[in-house]
Amino acid sequence: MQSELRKQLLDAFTNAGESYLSGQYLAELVGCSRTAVWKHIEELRNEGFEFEAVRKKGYRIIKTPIKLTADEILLGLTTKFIGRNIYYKDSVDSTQKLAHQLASNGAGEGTVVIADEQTSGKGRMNRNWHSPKYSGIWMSLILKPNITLNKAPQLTLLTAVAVVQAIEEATGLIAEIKWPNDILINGKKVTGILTELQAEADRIHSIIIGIGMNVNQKITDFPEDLHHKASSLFIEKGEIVSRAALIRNIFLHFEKLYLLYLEQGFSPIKLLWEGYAISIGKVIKARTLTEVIEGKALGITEEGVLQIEDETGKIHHVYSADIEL
Ligand code: BTX
Repeated sequence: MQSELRKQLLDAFTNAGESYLSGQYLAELVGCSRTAVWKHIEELRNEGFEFEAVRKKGYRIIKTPIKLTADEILLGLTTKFIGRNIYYKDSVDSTQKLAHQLASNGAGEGTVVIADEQTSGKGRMNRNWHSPKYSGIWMSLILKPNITLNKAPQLTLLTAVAVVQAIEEATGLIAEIKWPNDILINGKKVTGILTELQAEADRIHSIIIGIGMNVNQKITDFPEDLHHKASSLFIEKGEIVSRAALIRNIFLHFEKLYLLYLEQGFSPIKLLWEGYAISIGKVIKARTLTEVIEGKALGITEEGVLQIEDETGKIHHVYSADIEL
């Protein structure tokens, strides 16, 4: 309720742009007293928002916080359900872990867990994901689609498309997808995606999609072993990028693609994905848990499975692997 009211206030400030809004106007808009409006503005100030207050004119926002806050993300967010319910944490072991707990306790579709720092961020196969404070987007999205288990990997690919589109819109940078879950700029990893399931038999209860995006790190912020393979949007663009605006962009692109997917299936997503993929048509090496397959990447199937043709002409179906180009 309180956050819904603050969201209304923030929406009003967004729409007003440079104009001032009077306490009286805001009170009428959200249906509470001017004192209550003033109290909410004080709370937003405590979160790091800065307001200019001018007598007889009212208030306007002049600065948004460095720290991420749910309120800042909600500022101007136009999605219907993705990211409408945000659990923000200053620091957490892994947003995936918390999202699993929330999903088990009935959190609805579109709920997102976001942290400013992860102390033990997870990659695939129990690898670590470096998630330092204030510089990246570390978030997990809860979905409850009515699809069978074998279709879950499609959502990783859908997420990759949403991320590439959001990066491009927010920064103008061209990002590419390396199957299945790496987003690269100039050959370096800027985002990883981790899809996990809560399911029994063939029924999916929840899909938890983790997105780890390097946004404002400098190269020295990465551990040395990542220097040659990781990058951030700041390094590539040379400018600080607003994390809240990027998150809103991801939500918006994701929701559009997800609704399209629920209505028309994977085909339109597959087409988009192929347009951003770098590995297709090339000779690659795929390291799975049990073997290394070398050959030409033919494309992905309707399920999102990678097909590789080896030199004997045999076609391999790869469900999960690390790809070397
Ligand atoms: P992955 O297994 O494809 O990639 C993990 C590998 O990537 C690591 O072994 C390391 O070499 C490298 N790496 C680690 N940290 C970074 C980084 N910040 N940037 C670039 N490369 C790195 C990718 O797994 C899936 C990552 C998902 C992370 C999100 S963050 C929010 C959510 N919560 C959580 O615990 N995980 C997900």
